[in-house]
Amino acid sequence: MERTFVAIKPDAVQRGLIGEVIDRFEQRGFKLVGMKFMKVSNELAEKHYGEHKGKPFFGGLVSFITSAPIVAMVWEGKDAVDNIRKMMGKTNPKDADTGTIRGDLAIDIGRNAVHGSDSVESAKREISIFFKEEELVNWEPEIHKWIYE
Ligand code: DAT
Ligand code: MG
Repeated sequence: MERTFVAIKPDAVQRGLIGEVIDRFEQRGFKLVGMKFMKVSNELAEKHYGEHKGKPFFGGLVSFITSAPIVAMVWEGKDAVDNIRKMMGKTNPKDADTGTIRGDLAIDIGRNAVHGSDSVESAKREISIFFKEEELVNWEPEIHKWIYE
């Protein structure tokens, strides 16, 4: 089983889409293991988006992600990183397929509703900067055998 870091970004929180986004991962069969409603500090934003430092959109990205609350989450399941990226759709909502979160709920690249780790390594790094180990919950949903063979 794999874990991935997901954030519901400020635009989606402001638009009342927290439930809609969580619903999709729950309904697919992924397991929630951590969740925090929080404001992201400048320091945390710059660390999280460190790979984009120096790019023209970096300043706007950091000010956007720190502008209002987000929901930070850890989801677990089979191939969680890839599956959840697929459920989110392409970075630019205009290229995201209908049926994906970005394809259904967003229009602009700078307001694309969600973040999801792009690899297992990124997931480990991102989970560790947003969560302490003791904030992650180990539990076994009763329905496990109805989702996995
Ligand atoms: P993703 O969020 O799909 O992993 P990314 O890591 O390349 O995409 O970029 C992080 C975020 O930065 C992305 O969700 C939206 C913003 N962004 C990326 N490319 C951009 C661009 N060309 N112009 C404006 N914002 C951009
Ligand atoms: Mg990324």
